[in-house]
Amino acid sequence: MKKNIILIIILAVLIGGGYWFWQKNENKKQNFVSDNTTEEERLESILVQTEEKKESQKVETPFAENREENQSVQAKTYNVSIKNFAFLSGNLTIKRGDTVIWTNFDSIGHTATGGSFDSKILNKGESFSFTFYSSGTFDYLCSPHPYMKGKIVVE
Ligand SMILES: [Cu+2]
Repeated sequence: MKKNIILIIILAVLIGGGYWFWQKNENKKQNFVSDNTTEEERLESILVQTEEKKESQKVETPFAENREENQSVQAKTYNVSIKNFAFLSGNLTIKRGDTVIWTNFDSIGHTATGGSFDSKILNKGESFSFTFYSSGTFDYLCSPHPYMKGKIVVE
């Protein structure tokens, strides 16, 4: 009886060890097969892996990239000329983040003065730039000549 039990244990150890050894060899064979691939194939698979990595990195930061793109695509600059006591293209409809640049072409000084911005006196050839970050309607005028009027609508 005892003999039988010992025999069974020995058999079990042998079978288990054999299985483990076989598994090890199988792994080796698989490694050998992949080692057997040509240099070209290996480079190709590395390329594919790096491309996949790049793709996954792209997916990780879509919002940041989109934000940058949107800002550069959407933000615009508008030019308003001050000529002959008038704002030319002085009435504009723009988007938040857009910038308006007023330039005085008259020999006499003018301003572009609204509720939230004031260029102060612009002499001939001088410019004033203002970026509108909040939406609303911004009426403005020239302080020395209040009949000179303009309006910026920010959507
Ligand atoms: Cu003026």
